[in-house]
Amino acid sequence: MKKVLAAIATGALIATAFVAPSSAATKLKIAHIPKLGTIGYFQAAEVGVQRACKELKATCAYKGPTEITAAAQVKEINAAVQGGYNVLIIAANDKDALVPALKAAQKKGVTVVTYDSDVAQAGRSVFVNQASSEGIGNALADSAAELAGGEGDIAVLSTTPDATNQNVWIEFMNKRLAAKYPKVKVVATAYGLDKPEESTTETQGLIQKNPTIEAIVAPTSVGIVAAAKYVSGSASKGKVFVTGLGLPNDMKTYIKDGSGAQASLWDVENFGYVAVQIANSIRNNKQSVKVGAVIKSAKGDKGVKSRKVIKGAVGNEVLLGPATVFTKDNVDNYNF
Ligand code: RAM
Repeated sequence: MKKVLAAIATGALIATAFVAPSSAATKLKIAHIPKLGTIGYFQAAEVGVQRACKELKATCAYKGPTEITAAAQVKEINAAVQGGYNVLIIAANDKDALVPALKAAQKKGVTVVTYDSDVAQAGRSVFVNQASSEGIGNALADSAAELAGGEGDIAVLSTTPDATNQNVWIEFMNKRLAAKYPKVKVVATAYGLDKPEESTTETQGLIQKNPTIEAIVAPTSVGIVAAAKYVSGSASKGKVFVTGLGLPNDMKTYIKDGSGAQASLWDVENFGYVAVQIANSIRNNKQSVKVGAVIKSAKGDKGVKSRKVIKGAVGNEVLLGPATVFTKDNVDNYNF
């Protein structure tokens, strides 16, 4: 898993100089629309959004929907446009359902950048992907296969059935499992809606209904901690292993307590920062986002110095940078 994650994204990262802000910059009024307001992961991204906003002297607001649905996001999109926001930074709950509202926003001159979870290309300028989708899917497969001992039944605990990012990752994971671990079978998929209680109930259901499972793959920061916590406090500890994507602060207990949990993630704070800076480059520096273009990083970027626009699973995208695999030995070095 480590090797795969280390390889994620490196192909598209290039070292060049930092970009200088344009003098004729328009004042940015930025609405950050996450999948659901209460998710800690998006609140961590919001810290980076605010850091970029401060640098750019922009007005920024966190417009977190109270439901994890496309409809709730459409309401936020329309309200933001009405409220005079000229940039939307959005992590989508659905690939297609937001596109009409986003197209209408773009027609009115609003710059739309998706991050974390994409919409179809017509709805946005560019997608800032956390890491290569294929790399994430492969890493999930490798980790699950390792935890299952190379063969056996596993299950998936996802977010919502329509989440663009989870669906792309799961598709790549399944491809990798079929090609590399034909004896590892995904026997069930459940949806915890990125909510702690639902994710706990779904984990319990997965284990009860599928007593043969040896691993649960949770590519969700909320689902993974709910699953790991449930397993750690149940008779399944040491029999069912949890892996996926999670915040180090949430996961350190279960990585270290003998539950055998595995987790990885990217720098979420910098993710929010980069999404805003890219929106600013598009709006104020006439930055091209065509495949092949190179976007120079702003000076507060904690990752790479520039990013190349590549063709992703949905459309043109740039990669934030590599993910980190958290282990017993390194997890205490991270605080998010
Ligand atoms: C949850 C969200 C988000 C995903 C992370 C890993 O917070 O579903 O989209 O990227 O998990």
